[in-house]
Amino acid sequence: MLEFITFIVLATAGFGNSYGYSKPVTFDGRSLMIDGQHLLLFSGSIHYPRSTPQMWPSLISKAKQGGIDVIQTYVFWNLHEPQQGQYDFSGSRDIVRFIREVQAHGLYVCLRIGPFIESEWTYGGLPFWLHDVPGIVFRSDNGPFKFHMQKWVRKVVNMMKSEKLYASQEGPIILSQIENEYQRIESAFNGKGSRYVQWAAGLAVGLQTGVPWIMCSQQDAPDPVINTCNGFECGVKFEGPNSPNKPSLWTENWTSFVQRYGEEPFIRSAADIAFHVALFVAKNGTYVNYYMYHGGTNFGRTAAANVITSYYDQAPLDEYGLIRQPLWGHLKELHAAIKLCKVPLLAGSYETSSLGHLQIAYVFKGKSGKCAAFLVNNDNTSNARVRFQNISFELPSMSISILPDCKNVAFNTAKVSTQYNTRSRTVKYKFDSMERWEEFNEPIPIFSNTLLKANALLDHMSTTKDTSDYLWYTVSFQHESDAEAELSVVSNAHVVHAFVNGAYKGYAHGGKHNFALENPIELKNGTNHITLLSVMVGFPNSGAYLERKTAGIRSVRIQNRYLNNYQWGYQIGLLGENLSIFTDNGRNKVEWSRFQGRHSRLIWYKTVFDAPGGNDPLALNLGSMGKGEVWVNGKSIGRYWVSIHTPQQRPSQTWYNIPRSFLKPEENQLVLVEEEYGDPLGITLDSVSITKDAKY
Ligand SMILES: *[C@@H]1O[C@H](CO)[C@@H](O)[C@H](O)[C@H]1NC(C)=O
Ligand SMILES: *[C@@H]1O[C@H](CO)[C@@H](O)[C@H](O)[C@H]1NC(C)=O
Ligand SMILES: *[C@@H]1O[C@H](CO)[C@@H](O)[C@H](O)[C@H]1NC(C)=O
Ligand SMILES: *[C@@H]1O[C@H](CO)[C@@H](O)[C@H](O)[C@H]1NC(C)=O
Ligand SMILES: *[C@@H]1O[C@H](CO)[C@@H](O)[C@H](O)[C@H]1NC(C)=O
Ligand SMILES: *[C@H]1O[C@H](CO)[C@@H](O)[C@H](O)[C@H]1NC(C)=O
Repeated sequence: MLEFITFIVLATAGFGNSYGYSKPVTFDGRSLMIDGQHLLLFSGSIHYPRSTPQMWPSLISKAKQGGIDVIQTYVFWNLHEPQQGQYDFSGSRDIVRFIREVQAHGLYVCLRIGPFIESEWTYGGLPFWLHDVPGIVFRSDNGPFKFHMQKWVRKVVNMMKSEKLYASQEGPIILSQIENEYQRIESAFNGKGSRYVQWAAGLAVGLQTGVPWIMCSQQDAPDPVINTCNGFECGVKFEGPNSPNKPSLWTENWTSFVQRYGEEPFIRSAADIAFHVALFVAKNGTYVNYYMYHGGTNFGRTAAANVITSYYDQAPLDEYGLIRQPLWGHLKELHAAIKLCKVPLLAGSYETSSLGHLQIAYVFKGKSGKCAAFLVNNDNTSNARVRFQNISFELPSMSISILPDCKNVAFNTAKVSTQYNTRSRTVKYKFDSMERWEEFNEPIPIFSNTLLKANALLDHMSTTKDTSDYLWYTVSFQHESDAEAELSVVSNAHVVHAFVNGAYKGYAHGGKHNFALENPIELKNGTNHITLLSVMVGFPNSGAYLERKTAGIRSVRIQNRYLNNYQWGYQIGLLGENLSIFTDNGRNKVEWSRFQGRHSRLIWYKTVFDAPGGNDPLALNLGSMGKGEVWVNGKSIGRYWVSIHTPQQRPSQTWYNIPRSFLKPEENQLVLVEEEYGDPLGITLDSVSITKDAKY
């Protein structure tokens, strides 16, 4: 009998697709709908390449336990098509496997295709080869860009369709995004901006996915594409959908903020997040996404300019996937309380009433007499006593009480009852034995042994094409005597190191703007070799005309003589990178020597270690190092930059995540390239765990 009923339900739901069960996703002014049912959805961003396939099940399961209904992810074009026409969907790039994992947990997916995604990801997710397409202007009404964009978007959508991943095909994807926060730059393209928006919307809608499309932060999103809000305070600031037939959706509720090297972490309290989510729902919002619910790690060289490898570590699930309290628990309670209001919230009538000068009630009344209320106190200095439907309530300062029956408070956003926890680290292994380290000095090139030459200072980005962080600039010239001189180098990359006649002459670093290195040097009678190493810590990821951005060394002067138009020799990348000396195959291509303890500049270090027992996440403490990149068993766990300090005089990031799945039980290869005078003997491998904090 039960089976029979199930069969009837499936059969009637199948009318959207003549072949079997499918769930058409539609929307009206209230919410998204599946099978005509209104939905109130909590969503969390988890980006598949910022963790590992081994971590996905646990991350998704913890999101589900936290009351999350939808997992939202971008699609990272430059990860999947690093060279034109060469696609990669393996390992943590396996987006289909990720979506299936979400499906297996019974959750939905919001797929943000972009293909420009920003996301603090190098070049905003666009593959760098696009830069070299003749006549291209990114994200505008431009033929070459539109050609490549539609090709990629089509490929992604067709892959999802052929895997039957859209809800209209019985899959988990209920929502999809085209473009990303375009309105911010639209005016820079004059009329071509709005024509591009129209075109992008038309492309998306024409792909017939059977699920709605959104454009975030795009007030003029063309019908039927839904404009959505991104930001910290969508409950306060969002002007609402641009049509009465579109629901209020919040695609990026920022749980923290991206951190760049030199910056402190941004910590947003659980109470503040809960207040804004409740306010958005009280004001008709029916979809809220936490950006990020799990941030994870920017492995390899994937982080955008100056972004640290640890991404939104302050999210409800921290970088390692550990639950962060009280945030995770407070939001779980918030979600549960709001879900108790679901019936009147989604189907009821809506009214607001003033409860005082800074207090307001949002009331939803359902047909069957069901009633739910959100009592808001906007007073940021004191509590308020209010009467609502003849009952007295004490509302804490800056808080919202949620009353699923209009009588009893199920939850107040400011009353955090979840116990706090603390993350602690335990040293499992010390790399303090000199005998266990080997080193290789990166050779410093000079003009005569470079292949690429130019009578100008070349742009760093279009020369390396993002194949390396490093670009060598070298010049040789005659001088008539031994002399002291001043070297002055201006750059707008991120770091520059200077070598004169083989000797290290210092470095300088900066952010978006020009910065200068000015150091005394000695010139000798005869040929002098100047070698400069320009370093970029990721490519920019935002702004109009991204394809026109350049970086690198802008001018070089010795005393009064400018060398800008001399003939320069270039070398792309480090020799150690070219030979992949961090891999099994590349390791023996150079001569390693016993560690000397000299800590000279630009040196590769190598050692082996056994994996510590247990299942706790692991991280390298690189507090003794300067700046560089780390590989474990040939996989880059990311760039590190410990020597750059925050205003409070501490590194932005000291610990660097090594996923357990990167390790074997024994003989794991650890390789670092260090640009400064870091001491590898101070490195430790630590386990990371969570303890409940009794103080609260
Ligand atoms: C919420 O929706 C109701 C009914 O559609 C409408 O009257 C009201 O103005 C909306 N509230 C807000 C804050 O947009
Ligand atoms: C408190 O609210 C007042 C009035 O809305 C505002 O001017 C003030 O900046 C707020 N203070 C804080 C700390 O948010
Ligand atoms: C409101 O409460 C007061 C006492 O608390 C009571 O006398 C009055 O009848 C109530 N009014 C309504 C409409 O329930
Ligand atoms: C520089 O070297 C050349 C050749 O070795 C020599 O003739 C000349 O005197 C030197 N000049 C100075 C200023 O030392
Ligand atoms: C690395 O290889 C590229 C081309 O494959 C070349 O242009 C570059 O000069 C090489 N760099 C080094 C350090 O050998
Ligand atoms: C977004 O999240 C913040 C905290 O992360 C919270 O304060 C805010 O209310 C949320 N806004 C919405 C619309 O959910």
